[in-house]
Amino acid sequence: MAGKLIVFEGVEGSGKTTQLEKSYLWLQANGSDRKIVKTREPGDTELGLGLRQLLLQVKNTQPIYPTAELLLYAADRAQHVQEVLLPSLATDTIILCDRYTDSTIAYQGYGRGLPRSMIDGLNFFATNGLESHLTIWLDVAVEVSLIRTRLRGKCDRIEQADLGFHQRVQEGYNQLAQAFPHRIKRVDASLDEQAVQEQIRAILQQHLSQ
Ligand code: T5A
Repeated sequence: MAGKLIVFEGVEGSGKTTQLEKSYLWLQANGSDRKIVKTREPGDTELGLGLRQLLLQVKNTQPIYPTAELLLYAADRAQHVQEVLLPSLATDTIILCDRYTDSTIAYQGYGRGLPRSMIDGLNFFATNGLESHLTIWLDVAVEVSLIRTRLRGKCDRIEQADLGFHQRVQEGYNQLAQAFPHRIKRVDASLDEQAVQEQIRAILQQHLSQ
């Protein structure tokens, strides 16, 4: 497999989408002759878009149970891996992906309290064992990041969860970064957008030159 799977992770409003876009433009402008694609979970495939709407809409009259939520994210991922990630990796493409398997560990594992062994098994099943080559973790306190999302306006179903949930998710990322230091690189995402981007460029440069 010749391509690279580079994932952006972090709590709500940590700046993943903003930084992924800046990184995409920077890589395109800075001489990489490899194809670069942007993608996201959930919702980059036709099936995934429908699942994303079901997962994030606030108008559900009944709660979505944590196990059902976990399986819907896994279904999105299984489709995404087969339809988008594996074909792109086979053609030497650099993939910039907004969220991947660590989101499930952080949100459904630490956030919802589902067993880690079940999540790891499901992640493996959905991805056929495909791991990110590099994960950039945008680390910012949830008290700061949630203000950013609320300033933006309407909040989705998961953004509306209580502060304790988001703090457990943040702790999940913290634990993951400590457990997988070679794969997960932390950036200080409390700084302004340009300062965050500078840190990410340094990480990308080092990783892609290896
Ligand atoms: N989920 C996902 C699971 O529970 N399990 C899973 O397995 C997966 C894959 C996805 C939801 O699904 C959950 C997690 C999520 O809740 P989403 O809309 O994709 O939903 O949610 P997010 O990924 O959280 O997207 P957000 O847009 O909310 O956050 P981002 O992308 O981190 O932040 P961004 O870049 O959009 O920025 C948010 C705001 O902050 C400003 C931006 O201008 C914007 O207004 N901003 C900054 N402000 C100050 N300083 C900075 N450095 C800033 N950077 C950005």
